[in-house]
Amino acid sequence: MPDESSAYKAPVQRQWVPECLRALPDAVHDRAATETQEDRRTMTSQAPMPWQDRPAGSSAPMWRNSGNPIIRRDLLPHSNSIFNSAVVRYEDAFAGVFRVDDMTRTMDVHAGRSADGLVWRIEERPIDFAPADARTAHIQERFVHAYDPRVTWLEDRYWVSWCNSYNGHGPTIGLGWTTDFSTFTQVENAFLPFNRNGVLFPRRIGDAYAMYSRPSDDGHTPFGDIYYSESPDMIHWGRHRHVMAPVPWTWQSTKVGAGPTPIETAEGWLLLYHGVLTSCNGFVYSMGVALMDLEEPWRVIARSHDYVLAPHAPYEQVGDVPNVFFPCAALTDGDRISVYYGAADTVTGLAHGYLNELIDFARRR
Ligand code: BMA
Repeated sequence: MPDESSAYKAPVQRQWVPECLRALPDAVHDRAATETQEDRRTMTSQAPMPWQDRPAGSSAPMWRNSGNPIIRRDLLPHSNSIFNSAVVRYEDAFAGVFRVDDMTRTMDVHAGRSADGLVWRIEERPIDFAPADARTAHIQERFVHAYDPRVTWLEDRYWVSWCNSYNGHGPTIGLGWTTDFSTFTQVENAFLPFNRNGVLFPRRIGDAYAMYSRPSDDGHTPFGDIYYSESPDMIHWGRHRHVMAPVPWTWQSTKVGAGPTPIETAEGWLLLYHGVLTSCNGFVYSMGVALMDLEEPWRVIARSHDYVLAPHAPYEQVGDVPNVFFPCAALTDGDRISVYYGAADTVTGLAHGYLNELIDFARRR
């Protein structure tokens, strides 16, 4: 009889789950395990999306909400400005992560709730991210500044990506998640400094999580292309691919950066993005639209020749940074789309349109 206790035993093969995903509370884990993604989607908000019809006589590809700016700069007692913010459906209503610059001009991200997507209750205190593991806390400490958040429902939770001034080493892509917009967990930064505009895809591409980002510099960055990266676990990012560059002598000649979470359509991912022109009075930020290949989203199928919306309204032209139209989030309802954008680095606006018209607009010459 062989002595079984001394015989080699192959290690039990377990499916490897990264620390950041394992940290999901048991209740949420159980729910995620028994519900399909579609169940979760249909369980989420049935609240009507904020919407206004196209104004009579307009043929523009998108139009502004007549209540703009929907979030004013001084909504909070200590806020200097509230802009470049992310909104999603949550339960029977809406929730979001908001960029709030306070009166010391510290940039930070705050959670907020709304019944209708128009009137917002934003927390006075910034989000206090709990580190996913002790190493994250030790290595990263709390960021110095956080700004320009995006929020993406991905599999079983809402992921937040933001521009994270990592311990003073310069901007890069911060990542964290929440299931309830009350408690938030931070995982390690996705990339090295300097990088901005990290925007996650709402599903895996092949078997990998995917993100657009825009490598930058430590300042106001007079250049910038969009890149695509993949990760097996939301921690390790690679397979970096170039996506799109600025177009000389146009509204998007200086730099481009992804805006809201890409929207899946039958014809491809619809990507709203910002494009920047350098005028004799500084940068001008406008919004464009592109259609990206569904399975290889680094491939551009079509890209708008003209801007979709540019800073033409007074609250987009006048503010702490003039002439900025900076989209960070979109809600959809069938073919309708409502886009949340930062205006003049000061207030938050809302614009409306139709997906099929935006796809046509991306293809139009
Ligand atoms: C970018 C970012 C944005 C800002 C824009 C215009 O570099 O910092 O937050 O809206 O500049 O100032």
